[in-house]
Amino acid sequence: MAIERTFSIIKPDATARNLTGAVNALIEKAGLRIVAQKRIRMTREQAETFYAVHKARPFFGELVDFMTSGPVVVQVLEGEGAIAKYRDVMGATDPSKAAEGTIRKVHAKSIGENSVHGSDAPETAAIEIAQFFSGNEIVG
Ligand code: 3AN
Repeated sequence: MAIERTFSIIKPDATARNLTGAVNALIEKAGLRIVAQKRIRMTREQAETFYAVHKARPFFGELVDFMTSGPVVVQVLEGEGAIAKYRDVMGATDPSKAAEGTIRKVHAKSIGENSVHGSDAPETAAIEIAQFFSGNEIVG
């Protein structure tokens, strides 16, 4: 399997509970390398652009409100099959359905406040990484 990069966000519910290190420990334990990372406060415009595919969904407003409610940590993760691997490490969107030991099972509060985001495909990973990082901020 090829070395890939995926985009990750540690969401406001996790930063509020001081869980950045705990989430990073699960990421690194899975063999993924954190090759870029910064803590930011997302603007509404950034969140609306990022979640544009969900614009028609009933939870869109709530999602943008949540993602701008506190600091987030944006990251680029690298490793073999990183996109699928990180989705396994995150667990299901709804934490009550997430597998034991996954980030969302261990830490997420609800389907909305679910602690982490990870890209779902190579195309979206490239777009999401480019929204938040310039090339020289990613050091593999
Ligand atoms: P995932 O993050 O697992 O790829 P998506 O792409 O279906 O899940 O949803 C994007 C984000 O929208 C989720 N991470 C979650 O924060 C939010 N979301 C999804 N479904 C709901 C819902 N039913 N109610 C509130 N927020 C939701």
